[in-house]
This record gives sequence, structure tokens and C-alpha cells, in this order.
Amino acid sequence: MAWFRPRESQTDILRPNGLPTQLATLTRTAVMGVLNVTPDSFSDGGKFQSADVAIAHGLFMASNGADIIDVGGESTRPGAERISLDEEIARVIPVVEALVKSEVVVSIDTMRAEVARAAIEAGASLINDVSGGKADPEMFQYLAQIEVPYVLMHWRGHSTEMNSLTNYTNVVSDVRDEIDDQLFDVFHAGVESGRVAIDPGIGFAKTVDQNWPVLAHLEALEELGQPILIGASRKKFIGELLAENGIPRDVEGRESATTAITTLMAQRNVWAVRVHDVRTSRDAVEVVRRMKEAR
Ligand code: PMM
Repeated sequence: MAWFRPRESQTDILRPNGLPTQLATLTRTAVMGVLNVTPDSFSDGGKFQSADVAIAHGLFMASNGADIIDVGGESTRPGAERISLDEEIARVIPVVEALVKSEVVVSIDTMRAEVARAAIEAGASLINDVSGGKADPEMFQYLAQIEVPYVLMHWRGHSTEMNSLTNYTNVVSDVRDEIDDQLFDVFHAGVESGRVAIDPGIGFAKTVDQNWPVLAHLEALEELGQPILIGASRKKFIGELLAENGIPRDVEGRESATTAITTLMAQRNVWAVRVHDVRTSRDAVEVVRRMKEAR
């Protein structure tokens, strides 16, 4: 029948090498649940500061359908000051250990090689580095010695200065070219190319308006040939989009729009979305998966 076209291959989703089996065989976009063990992250800061509360929330997200729990100890909120290495390790490692013990797949959200090392030794399965190797010169050297996947994010500078680093000639091609430069460095350090996923860094050194073309022109990032992760969940650009009478939508009220972005990204075959509300995004990627299967 003319309307019956061959099924689209589920392998259209490009994913990094080195993932644990349950993630390597997924036929849909993966859902990464955000677990910030920080007093000041923008959307959940302070809520999961104590290790026990953080662990409970990580387990809750896993039972709600998260494929990966992304544990971070350092806030990347615009303007945030850095914390010490010891403080970061003290915040995240007990949480990583407990989640791994419960057989949860954990990624470590850190810019520091030493934190990444401690987390991998505690059983984490991937490294999520918002600086894409730029904050710590040791990161790529460490990565070259191990075999876990790595998320390399577009990054121009630390949180204290990133809001002043938003000059682009063309945000879409500039972000792509800068990620390409970061990729050159990571490959040059000896890291296997198949292990690296890329992320345009929604809200990082980007004005509210600059995030939209980046999301709308994912083909520019796709040209780089790496798996893609998107972290748009509850961010300021959504709050501004949904503002009423000049007042941005509060963080909790950004969920439906976040789910809409997850749907569009899954449709586009991104490897993973990093979100706060796991259930809604997981539902969205299941819908997309089923729709693709029915084609
Ligand atoms: N955003 C935040 C933190 N870590 N990691 C990746 N890979 N991509 C992101 O967009 C990203 C990240 C900041 O948001 P949060 O305060 O909600 O964690």
C-alpha cells in the first residue's frame, strides 16, 4: 500500500559508546534525572542538600523512569561562586555510592577531574562536564585513561561571568564551531570519538533569545556526528517565554513547556534529555517511540 512506508530504524538514535547495557540497548531517547546536591541551584537548589534526602530523591526519580541520575555538587547557576574540591567531593560521593548500590545508573556532573575520578571509582557510569574540558586541564587526560562516556557541553566561562559572554555572530554556527574546537581537543588527548556526546549548553553564556535558534537548528549540531544531550528543563528562557504581565513563569510552572521540548527533541532523535520532572519527560519519549514504531 502506498501509504505504508518502511519502519524507521530505531538505531537513528546515536548514543555514546561505553554505556551500561540497559542504556546501550534503549530504543528511545534516554531520560537523565537532575540531582543537584547543592544549596543554590536555580530550580531545585537547597531541596536535596542532605545526602539522605538527595539519595531518596534519586531513587524516586529512578522509580519514575529515569534512565540515568545526574549527581552534581556544584551549582552552575549564573553568578554562582565556586566551591572547594573537598566540599564538592563530600557532597556528591556518598550520594553516588548509595545510588550505585541500589543499581541506579549514575552520571557525575562536574568540571573537576578529581571529582570525576572519585565518582567513577564509586561506581558512576558517565561524566557530565558542563565546561567541556575547559575548566580543568586534567579532565581530558583522565578521560583518556578510562572508558566511560563523556558529555561535553558548550562552555565559554564560569557562572560568575557567563552572562557577559553572549556575543555571537551567529549563535547556531558559533556554538557548533566552538563545540567542534572542544571536540578537537578531547580527541587530540586520546579519547575515543565514539564515547563523546555533545550538548549546546542551554542557558550557558546565552541570552534567553539565543537558546531558541540553537534548539531549532539541531541539524547544525548533528553535523558534528556525535550523540546529543539537551538540558532545557525549567530554564529561564522557558520562564520568559511564558511570562505574564512581565513576570516570568515560576519554576514549577515550566513543566509542560519542558515536556514539549522533550517531545520535540525525542522526535529529533537526541540521545538524552536532562530533566527535573522525570515522569513527564519519560511519558513524552515513550509517545515518540511508539509513534516512530507505528510509522
Ligand atoms: N545544566 C545545568 C547543569 N548541568 N549539564 C548538561 N550536560 N547540560 C545542561 O544543560 C546542564 C548541565 C544547570 O541546570 P540545573 O541547575 O537545573 O542543574
